[in-house]
Amino acid sequence: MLVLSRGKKQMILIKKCSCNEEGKNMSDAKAILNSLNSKFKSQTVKFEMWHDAFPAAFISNKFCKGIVSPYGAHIASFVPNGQKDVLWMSSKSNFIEGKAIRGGIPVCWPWFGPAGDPPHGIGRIAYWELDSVVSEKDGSDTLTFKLKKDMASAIFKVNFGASLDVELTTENTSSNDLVLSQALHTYFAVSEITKATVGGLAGKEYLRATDKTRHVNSGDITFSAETDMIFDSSDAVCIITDSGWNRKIKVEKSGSNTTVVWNPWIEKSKKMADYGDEEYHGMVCVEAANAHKDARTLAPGKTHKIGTRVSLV
Ligand code: TA6
Repeated sequence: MLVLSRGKKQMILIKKCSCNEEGKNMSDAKAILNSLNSKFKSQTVKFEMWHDAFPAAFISNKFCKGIVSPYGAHIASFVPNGQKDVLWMSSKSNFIEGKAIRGGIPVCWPWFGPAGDPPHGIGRIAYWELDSVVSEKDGSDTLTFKLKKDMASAIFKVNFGASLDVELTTENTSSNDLVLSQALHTYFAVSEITKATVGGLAGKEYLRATDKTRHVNSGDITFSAETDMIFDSSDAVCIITDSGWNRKIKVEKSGSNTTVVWNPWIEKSKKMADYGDEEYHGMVCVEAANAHKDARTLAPGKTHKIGTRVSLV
């Protein structure tokens, strides 16, 4: 169910866009796009179908191009002018309602990993309400999405500018404590994983998820096998150094004491239907999270904000 609104008076409930069927559903899709464009289109933001499955905002401004869909509040692309896409997307990803999208920035909410069912929560497979599109004075564009579930409500805000700024604020709307775990599960594109390193986590303790053992990281992270590291780190500013494309991606975060670094390598890649067997060569995840012992307990009415900022340096 896709909900559009600009303020409370213009709530429009529109059937979900199951555009993989013929005829009527495509006309539904066109109706959705017409509504989105009539309410939110600007010089730099327009709405089109994405992979013939979901409506999405296509941003093109003086800083970058980008894509974000109300489905999952899913950021799919961030291309600073003159650069390759900073975000990675699997060529095998599903684009089907109810399934996660393999790439971009999945919103793992309101739980991380196996802390609930489905794994990594419902945020990434739900339609979020598009609340506003703002063309900022500096020429960047900010889109805000909202999601309300029985125990919590979430506001997801993304700014497409010189950097990609993402904020996810959760409010406990229930009358009981809410245990919140989450991640902005960012997939970064690299030239070749063996030519990429992740710096900024030296001396930090981490859980190695592959065997549940704890270690202290000595220096820059390099990749030669399945890597699934859950760091206890509140202040990490990570730098992904890619010698193949001669670029550095800076990953900042806020409201998070967990940083996750993940590459599935070959055997796990083969087990994922929505991930090409050899695609592990071209990506690495560096995620701002509240996971495991960093899960947050929110009393009724309380909020927590997590954020990540991605930029090329
Ligand atoms: O964030 C790393 C991780 O938790 C890995 O353990 C792996 O499961 C990855 O997320 C992908 O999870 P997904 O549910 O998207 O296949």
